[in-house]
Amino acid sequence: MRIEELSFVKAFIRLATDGDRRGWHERNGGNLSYRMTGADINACSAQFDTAAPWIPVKTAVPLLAGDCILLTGSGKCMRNIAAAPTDTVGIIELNGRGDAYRIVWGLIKSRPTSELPTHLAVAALKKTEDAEKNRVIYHAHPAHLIALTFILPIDDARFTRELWEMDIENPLVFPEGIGIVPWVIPGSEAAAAATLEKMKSYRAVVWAHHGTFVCGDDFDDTFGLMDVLEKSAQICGEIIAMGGKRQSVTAADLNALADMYNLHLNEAALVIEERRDCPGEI
Ligand code: 2HA
Ligand code: ZN
Repeated sequence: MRIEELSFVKAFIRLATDGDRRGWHERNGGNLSYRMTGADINACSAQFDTAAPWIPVKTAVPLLAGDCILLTGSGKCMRNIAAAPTDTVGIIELNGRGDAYRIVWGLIKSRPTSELPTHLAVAALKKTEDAEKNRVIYHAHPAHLIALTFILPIDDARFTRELWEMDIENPLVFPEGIGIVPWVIPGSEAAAAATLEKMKSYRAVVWAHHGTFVCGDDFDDTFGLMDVLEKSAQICGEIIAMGGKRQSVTAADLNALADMYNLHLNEAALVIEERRDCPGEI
């Protein structure tokens, strides 16, 4: 079977296409990576180009030594992935020290996403948490969430609490909360380092005035994380446009939810004082 016909590649392409349909990928915005399983590698390694040159990575990731990652290419548009997978996505293999990679399939005349430092840093971190899970890392530019970074304080607890109240899926999906990174230069090692720090506590990290990184167990999980975040942000933006909250889900309501569903909710977000008396103020 050709690599682009394998089920994990098809699921990767589907996520990219769905994200594009949601409007999260203007021009070449966003990127996606998937750390392949042993079975995935076995299914396609016979088609790998093992003569490809090794390219050093700036910050070595020894924890990913020997791993293969399917990812989007630099400057590639999500909307073109389904039509031209071998031009827009590819598989990289990390060497035995995790300090260089080679493109073993796809990315014809191209190179990996500009956000490779963040994808590699987060993939290595999440692999240590649970190597069988956390395989998909997705960066998108969802408009409502980005808009909120111009309004809400750049603060994990405040952001988390607002989004929890907006969509009851939110605390169920993100009981640990959401991390917010202040403005960073896209594609930089500094962006990767800041995201790595936040990913130690969260599965979703928002880059202020830019977009969002989420890390999920599989493609459905990952798309769902982005979708829940953006839906919550959309409701939040609409409430702000309507003049602010007049009533909301309370800390007691959230605690009851946590009891019923056995969740450990982020304490800092839970204790934030409710401010419903000041329309427009958050
Ligand atoms: O891939 O979104 O952050 C283009 C970007 C960079
Ligand atoms: Zn981006």
